[in-house]
Amino acid sequence: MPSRILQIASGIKDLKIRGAGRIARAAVEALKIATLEYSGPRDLASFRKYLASVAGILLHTRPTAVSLLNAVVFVLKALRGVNTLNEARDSVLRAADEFIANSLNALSRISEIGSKRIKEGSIILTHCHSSAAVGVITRAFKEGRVVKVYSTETRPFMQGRITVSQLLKQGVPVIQIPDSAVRYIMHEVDYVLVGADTVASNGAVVNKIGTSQVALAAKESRVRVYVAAESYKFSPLTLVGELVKIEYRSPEEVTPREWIEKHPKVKVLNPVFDVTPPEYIDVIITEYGVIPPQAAILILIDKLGWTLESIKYSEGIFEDAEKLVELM
Ligand code: RUB
Repeated sequence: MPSRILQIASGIKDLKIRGAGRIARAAVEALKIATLEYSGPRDLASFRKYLASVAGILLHTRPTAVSLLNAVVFVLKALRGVNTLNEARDSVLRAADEFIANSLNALSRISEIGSKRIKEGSIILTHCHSSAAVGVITRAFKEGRVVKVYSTETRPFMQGRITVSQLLKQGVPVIQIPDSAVRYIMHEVDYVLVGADTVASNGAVVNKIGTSQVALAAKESRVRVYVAAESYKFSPLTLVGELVKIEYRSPEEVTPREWIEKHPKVKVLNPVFDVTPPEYIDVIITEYGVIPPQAAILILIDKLGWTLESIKYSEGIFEDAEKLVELM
């Protein structure tokens, strides 16, 4: 297997490549490399098997962001109806390029659409680092609508620092706050704006741990909560009632190893995502327009074309990418 593929997979695992959108595009890039550099037997069945093994490695990197699964499925669907190895390679490469182009277009549409939803003179609070949210904020700032941004640190991994540096580069006045200061500062805020790793069919949003607390504080202060999410963040699996798996990472990201070793009886937990129920979200900004969270199911059915029948691959998908390829 080309080392670039393994590098991408470990980059996703170690958070060098992070954020649901980037993860999806990186996975697609890895499938593209696998296709371009395929040097196995010259028959279609062997190529499919090889691509399935690469998909398997990618799907096992991080469990929560459905963007990863949706991206891999989008590319693997290109194997449907092909008869030769050459046809398969061309088709996979076309699908990979299409996914990446669609994803970047979606981000730019979301910033355009989302910016219009921010009124002049606004103060925005954001959590973690989301390219989709940063895109909306930057555009709204350039259109003269944003006067200040509060960005949480986002413990333990401090993704908020990425948000701060990206916004500062664009000239946006941004103030970093500890996550625990969110409720204290909320009375100043006009909008909470965050990204999403997964949007469930009932409109619940899975995003960086702490998002649900931020939304709770916003609701208490009657501050609007906006979520910026490309359509490939919507999970078809939730249409058949599957729960979104929450990733737990190493306790050492939260507490230094020496401290943990000195206190062997203490258990340290590091859940890295949480679920914000639809009642705490005002709108989701997608490339198709602004929707109430309750309309998430329409994105899955009307825009992405999922039906209950077509979600036949859902069972055991993360365990068995080969099965996924077979179904394509
Ligand atoms: C990142 C995170 C982001 C979403 C959306 O978590 O929760 O808010 O992925 O990001 P992590 P984007 O750092 O653990 O990957 O809008 O860039 O897709």
